[in-house]
Amino acid sequence: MAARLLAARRVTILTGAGVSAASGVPTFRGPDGLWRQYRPEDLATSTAFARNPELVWEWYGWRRAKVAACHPNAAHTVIAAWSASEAAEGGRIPADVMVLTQNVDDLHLRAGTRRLVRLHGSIWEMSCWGRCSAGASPWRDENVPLSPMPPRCPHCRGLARPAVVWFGESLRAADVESAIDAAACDVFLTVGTSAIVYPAAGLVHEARRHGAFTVEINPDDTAASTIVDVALHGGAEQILPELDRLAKQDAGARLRRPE
Ligand code: BV8
Repeated sequence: MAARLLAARRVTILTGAGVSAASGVPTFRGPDGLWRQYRPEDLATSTAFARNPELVWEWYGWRRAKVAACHPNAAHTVIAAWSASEAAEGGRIPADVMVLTQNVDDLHLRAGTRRLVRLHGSIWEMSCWGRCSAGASPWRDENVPLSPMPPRCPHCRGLARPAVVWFGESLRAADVESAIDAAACDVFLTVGTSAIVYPAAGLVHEARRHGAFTVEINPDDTAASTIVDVALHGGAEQILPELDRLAKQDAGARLRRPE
């Protein structure tokens, strides 16, 4: 596995809520996941927001406070190092690493990840619910707690909405394009996702179509487990640092071996 990472020219990493689990961010479908306490259709759809914006903002305010107390874990740190060009200078991991995340917690951003596509947006960004011309582009607001509640658009003073992609909403076309392009890779890692939510869950199939070597990192089996080449069972915060160590060891050995 580590040798494959070293030999690859392009590595793409798709992450889901499991990569932030070790940081204390609740997942969605796990035993204590968010969807155990709440119904996604009541909170993560534009219909739910239209029906009760205060309730939906209360839920996002609670999630923002929770995430604000969390920090990137070892999985985020390894992924950030791999995505930065300095990783290639050490001969550890190829220069071209693309990170596609479904997570809205921005922990990959806080870990310094480059070449990052946030497929489902960010819990720290907002846009104008009424889609006024200036407010259609998201702005960042990291205030915890939120004030005023619910937040207003700074341009038209209308209602603001979380700049996340809700169920039934299309992902940004540019993000979908980048993700499909990134699926044309040598190694595709799907890390910490139940592989249920589309179109993100379709990317591992796209990668296989391009002949990528596909690897899943997850303590449990998922909808993708039977189609990947290798399913590594365990936590991302353990497996990724171990893979990084092996890749460094392997790269070091190659550097020492006289040609
Ligand atoms: C769309 C943002 C077009 C909000 C989220 C086929 C094609 C296209 C669409 C669909 C389709 N079939 C169905 C659909 C509709 C829908 C969908 O996929 N529904 C599912 C439920 C069947 N898709 C959409 O609506 C998408 N839009 O396609 O537009 C369109 C337009 C109109 C009508 C139809 C189509 C939009 C999807 C985005 C929704 N927004 N979030 C917010 O977060 O508030 S989705 C939400 O789920 C999160 O973003 C999350 O990232 C995502 C996926 O969940 P996971 O990340 O996988 O998290 P989960 O808890 O499920 O799993 C965690 C995993 O981690 C587990 O496996 C666990 O074992 C593992 N784990 C735990 N600890 C660790 C670990 N792994 C590693 N290490 C650990 N330590």
